[in-house]
Amino acid sequence: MNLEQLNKVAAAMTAPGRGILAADESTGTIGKRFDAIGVPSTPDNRRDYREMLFRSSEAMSKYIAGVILYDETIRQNAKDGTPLVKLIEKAGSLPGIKVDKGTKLLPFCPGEVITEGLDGLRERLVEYRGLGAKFAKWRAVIDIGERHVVPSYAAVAANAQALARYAALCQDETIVPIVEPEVLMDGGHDIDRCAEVTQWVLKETFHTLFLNRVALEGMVLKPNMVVPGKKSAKRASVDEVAEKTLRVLKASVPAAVPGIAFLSGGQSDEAATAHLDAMHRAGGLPWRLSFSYGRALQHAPQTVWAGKPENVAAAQRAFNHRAMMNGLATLGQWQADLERKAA
Ligand code: 5MM
Repeated sequence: MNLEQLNKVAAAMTAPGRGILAADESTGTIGKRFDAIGVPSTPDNRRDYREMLFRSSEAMSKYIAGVILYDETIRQNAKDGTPLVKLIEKAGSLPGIKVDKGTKLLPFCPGEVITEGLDGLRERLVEYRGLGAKFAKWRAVIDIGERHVVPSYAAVAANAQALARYAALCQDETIVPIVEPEVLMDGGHDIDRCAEVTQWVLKETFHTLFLNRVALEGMVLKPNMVVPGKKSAKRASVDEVAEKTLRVLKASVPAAVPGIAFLSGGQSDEAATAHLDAMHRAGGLPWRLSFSYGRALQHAPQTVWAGKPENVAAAQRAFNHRAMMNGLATLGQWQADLERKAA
């Protein structure tokens, strides 16, 4: 393991003012996103869409430190034949790759899932490194249901084990692992229940990373924020989300971790930005705190693009804007009226 190199890449991925674009939707997920805008999900349309994002020069050069790609995308060329990976590198950003193979139902744990993809992972990492990947991502999914039932210890422990084995393999191949234990926002639970489950999942994850000898200095954590479930009637203010998220992270994430990059998890674009900004305004953070958003960065440009070449410039402006808003949030310099001005 080359820890110095891993640490350098992890620090670059979460450099102040910048964050990560999660563009690693699997074919099924991008298909759903394209259905919503009435675009057929063909390899060429997926290429055109992602090429449009990677050629958004302001966003990519100023605010996007890294891009998480899907297996199809890391092998695709732009329309003019340039590998998409080269477009990302030319903009000064780092290419990364999703290496999990999605979730399967966990036996005897109704409704709970385990992320698969460890078999043959070392060989795939070697290939992806050859294709330009500097970091990888693995997402574990934890649901919140009835207390003492969901999540089960079996689901939390099995997913932590998979995350730790993935992270160790990545580091052994000098690829920075993004460790993503996502506690879902679905459901009617309140913010305190989200805090309780998120803390449990993070503690189990870091304990298992330790047992598997993963070097914390050479990884990036991608957690959910602590928010109420989507169906909860008890909403939380921006300050409450920031305060409870920071409390949970400080209690569970060692300061040796160089960077934390949140997922957006179904929050609105503006809420994902405002929450990150409020955490920076609170100050006293032991790690860099940034974003690794999928939906909260892509929803706006996707809607404007709608599959039409004549919309590319406007969609790129929408992407540049969201990237800038989140870049400002990593510095505690975002303001709501910047959103209104752009509208
Ligand atoms: C980009 O979305 C990824 C989805 O992958 P699947 O197709 O395998 O479900 C996802 O892992 C994403 O990276 C994170 O959930 C963050 O995205 P959001 O939209 O929550 O910010």
